[in-house]
Amino acid sequence: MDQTLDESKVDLKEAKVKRRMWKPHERLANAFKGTSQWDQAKLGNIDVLRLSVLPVGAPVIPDSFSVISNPEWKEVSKPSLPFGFAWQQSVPGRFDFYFELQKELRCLALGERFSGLNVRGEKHTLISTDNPHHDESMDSMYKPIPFLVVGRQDKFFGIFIDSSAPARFDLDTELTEEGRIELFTRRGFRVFILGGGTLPQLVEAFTTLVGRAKLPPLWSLGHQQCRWSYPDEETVRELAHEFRQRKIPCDTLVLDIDYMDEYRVFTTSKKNFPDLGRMVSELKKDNFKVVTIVDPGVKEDDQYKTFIEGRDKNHFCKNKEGEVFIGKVWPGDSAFPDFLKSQTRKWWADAHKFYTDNGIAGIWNDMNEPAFFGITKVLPPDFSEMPAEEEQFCLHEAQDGEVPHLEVRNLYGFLMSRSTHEGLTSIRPNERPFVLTRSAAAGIQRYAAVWLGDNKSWYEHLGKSIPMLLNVGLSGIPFAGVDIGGFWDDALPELVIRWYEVGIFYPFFRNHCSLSGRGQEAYAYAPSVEGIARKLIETRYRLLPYIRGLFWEHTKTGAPLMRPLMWHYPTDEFACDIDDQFMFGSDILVAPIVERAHEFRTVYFPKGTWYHFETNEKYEGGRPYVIKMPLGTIPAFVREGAIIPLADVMQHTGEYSDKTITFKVYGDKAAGVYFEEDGISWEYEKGGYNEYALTYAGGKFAAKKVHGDFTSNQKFAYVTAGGGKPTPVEL
Ligand code: MIG
Repeated sequence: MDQTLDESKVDLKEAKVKRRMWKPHERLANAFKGTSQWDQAKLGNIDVLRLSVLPVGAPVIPDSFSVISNPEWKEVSKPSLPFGFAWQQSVPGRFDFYFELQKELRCLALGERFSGLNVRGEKHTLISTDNPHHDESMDSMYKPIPFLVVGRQDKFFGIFIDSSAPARFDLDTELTEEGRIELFTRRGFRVFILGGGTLPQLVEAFTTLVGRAKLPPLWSLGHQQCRWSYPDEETVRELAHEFRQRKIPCDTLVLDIDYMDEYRVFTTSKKNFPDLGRMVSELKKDNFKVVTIVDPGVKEDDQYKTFIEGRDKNHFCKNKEGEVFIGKVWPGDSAFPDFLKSQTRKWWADAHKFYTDNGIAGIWNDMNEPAFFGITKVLPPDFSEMPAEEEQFCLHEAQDGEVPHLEVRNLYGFLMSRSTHEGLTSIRPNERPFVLTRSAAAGIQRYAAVWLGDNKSWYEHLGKSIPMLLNVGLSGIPFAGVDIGGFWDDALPELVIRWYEVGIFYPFFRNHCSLSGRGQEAYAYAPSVEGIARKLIETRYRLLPYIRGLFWEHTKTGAPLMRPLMWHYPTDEFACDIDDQFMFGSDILVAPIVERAHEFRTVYFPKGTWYHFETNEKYEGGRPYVIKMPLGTIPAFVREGAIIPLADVMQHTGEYSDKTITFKVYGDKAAGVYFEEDGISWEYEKGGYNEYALTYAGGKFAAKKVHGDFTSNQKFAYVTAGGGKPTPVEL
């Protein structure tokens, strides 16, 4: 199914006619046959309506893998629906949803989109796709999350299509103030309508529905270094040596596909990594963690344990003849575990003992859309309903029987990461696992962090990372980042510096690049450049206490770490349109330069007083300022009234507990939170953490214990943004 455009086959005459005749999809008559029901419940203060649809011929509404909360549902016969929401089945393999979209409403979330913050005025096809060319003409990406947020100021609604089938959102592309969603399925599904409420309330309700992230292991919030690929043990050791010797902080080294024996997962290359366990334990002495990539494709090879087991125990997806389905990826012909089956997830989970026995700290799941070589469009062109079975690659075993691939494809990466997460958790029950995934579905935050795939070393992609990550956050995923420096192409020093300036605020903080570009490690450039990169990375480590506090906040409210300005300033219409600045928690405004050869940028400050993170210079908000930001500037401004906990510089998080935490006070009257726990175990879930309410007034700093069951030896001080020396304090 190669859909590369063959220009010789384009019928120009026909194309012209089409162009002239084009008009929006006609609304067909409702052809629904089956049963449907509306229920209502509350999630916190938010009203939720749930539509359950079971078309004739489909045995059951499949269990949702995304939704985990089950409030008390009450059936309603005539629900009051926002935006005149209406639905119907138009053809057997398609359901349509219609709603009004008044022009002042903003559209947000929808998972990972190559778009600005407001995703209105575009079409969004949500089918999990590996398309390594991120540009304006791309549509489907790796993380289809059919959760759309619509509204403005203090009134937002959410629409969540709880189905693993492909969906297409048309958010008023014709400027007729209409929204339309097409869901391409023949199975049952549910739709949730949440609201109205403020944007934070809505995300709180949605993350109650689909779950939140646990606190990440502290080490995973440090600096991670990756490359496709560090080819052998020697190179990895050198890498570790460079970081420590040059005093560039780093916690984690990541091994890409070449650590394996011909890309067989759960193996290592005898030649290049003859003893992975030994290498990992040596690196451990230097306080490095090692993360390895694991792809889903299992090499078809009669001599290879994972393939033999998977085939014999029926773990792989099938073709319609009932044989193991084979697709092409890195190992060549490969089989694909059917993660929909709980026995398969268990089998895959247990196999991770191979990695944990070698001391591997975390697992990186890639290619789990799943990617098949050469296929960047998984849906046939011009489809208008769920394609026929023959066009769907393979079959899965679901709760309602055998289902063709596209019906459940959107869950593939999600379930792979769930299996990985469960494997690591059962093998190391006392450690919070670190799993990173490229493909994801709603609720992925319960299992994994995400990165946004194959960007390029382009300023445009640096800039786009902001709105893209903001929408990923509003979709429920707090632990996210993009490849710092960009994945494809050569990253020149200026770009890498500008990227680190933003990247220190990405919740997931990893420098990664492809095999074809030049090395882009922080030390791969002139000493002056390295010096700037070092300062920025050190700043990330200084921010760790604040970052941990933000993750803690997420566990309680679902709030993302990176937030659009409208999250905190919903009635400031100017702020609401900004997507080249963001809030990092409630207290830090980040406004970076994302263009080459620029030293100045306009920064808009919402009402209030703001302090330059480095110079403490003050700005009266409510208007924009032009600010000079030479290369290496930390592009952050702190809200007056905040207290930010900052750690002393460290080389890796193993040093964290020996460092002094300094509470930096902004203004005469300020308040903040300080949170601490052991950074790795599950004790915090049983109360093993400390939380302090910090205040500063009348020249006095005070910390009140809100909760305290964790013994820490941390040392503390406070300092005011006005200047002066830090004063030691006891908590
Ligand atoms: O076909 O493992 O997005 O981060 O380095 C490319 C090699 C496969 C794609 C991932 C990228 C990774 C690369 N992978």
